Amino acid sequence: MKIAMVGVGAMGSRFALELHKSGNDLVLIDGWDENLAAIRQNGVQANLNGKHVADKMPIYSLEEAQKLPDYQPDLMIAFTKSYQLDDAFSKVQNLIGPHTYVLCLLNGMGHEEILKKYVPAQRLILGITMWTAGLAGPGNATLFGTGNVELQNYDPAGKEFTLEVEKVFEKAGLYPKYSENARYSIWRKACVNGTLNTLCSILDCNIGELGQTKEAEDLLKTIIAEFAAVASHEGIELDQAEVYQHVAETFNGDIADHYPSMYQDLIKNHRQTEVDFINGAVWRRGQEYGVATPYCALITQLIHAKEQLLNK
Ligand code: NAD
Ligand code: AOT
Repeated sequence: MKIAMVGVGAMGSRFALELHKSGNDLVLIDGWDENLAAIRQNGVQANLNGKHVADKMPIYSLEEAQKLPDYQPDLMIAFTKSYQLDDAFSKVQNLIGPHTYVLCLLNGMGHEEILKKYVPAQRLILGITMWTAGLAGPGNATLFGTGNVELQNYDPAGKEFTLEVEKVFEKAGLYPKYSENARYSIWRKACVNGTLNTLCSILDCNIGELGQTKEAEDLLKTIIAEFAAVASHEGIELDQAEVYQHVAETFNGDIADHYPSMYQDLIKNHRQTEVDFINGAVWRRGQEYGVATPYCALITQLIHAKEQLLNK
């Protein structure tokens, strides 16, 4: 399959390495100059479960990609940060041909509204991933553990191609599963990020340490209840007890000593976070529906305040 990876940070690197190794034709597109330079020189490098790997693939800046003659991939995979998605796709939209599909596995909510500006709903695929990844530096990913992918066509017309993507991901060892309700999965995953990512960033701790605090259970349950109240207004009935279990099981699992990606962005690298697409989205939508979400409001404001303190 002809695949363009739009955003080749931690997750884009993981998926590009696996998809290229399993025989697909990959083109990488990224907006970070140091990353472009490093990947051009050394290929995508990674520590993959303790083993050094490197793989060369063509890579272009967003501006260069705009001018690629006659290149129209079968699939574009979005792996930017949420707040970079609109800008990136506004620049690469001319690569979206009449048969190009766009897959979005970003954390958070509302990405379909951005992508629908650039690709028809019939060729949009949404989902989530439980794979994790980090960046040791430009062009150098840290890839441990295992994961999976859930994906579903946004519109019934896209089902056949989505099943083809599932096969390609299967062959790449990405453990995909066709989802009958990707919107539910996106809300469920947002509960993971709306609790672990934000609380670990505010408390300056890893997932296991958060789980050891007496407050963790009540914090998780209260935040999940706010997500559920807002989701309900969008026709999604979250099973709060199951979602709580899903989040809390990370406290003693393989990723207990993992610092969530928001922690890496904010505390380690002083970068902007995706909070506006997670707790911020719940707060905003809650205001529209008349649902009070005081914990999501406070968390969003604390994260934004910390962004300002660290970026000054
Ligand atoms: P990332 O920050 O590593 O990469 C995203 C983009 O930001 C890339 O274009 C990258 O080149 C650029 N970038 C990275 N570091 C930069 C820096 N210091 N300065 C300027 N630009 C920089 O993001 P990611 O972790 O790959 O996440 C992509 C999406 O996948 C997000 O929505 C994230 O929430 C989601 N996600 C991440 C993980 C994870 O474990 N990392 C797991 C599941 C989902
Ligand atoms: C995560 N982490 O999604 C993934 O760090 O952004 C992230 C992220 C799978 C299960 C638990 C946490």
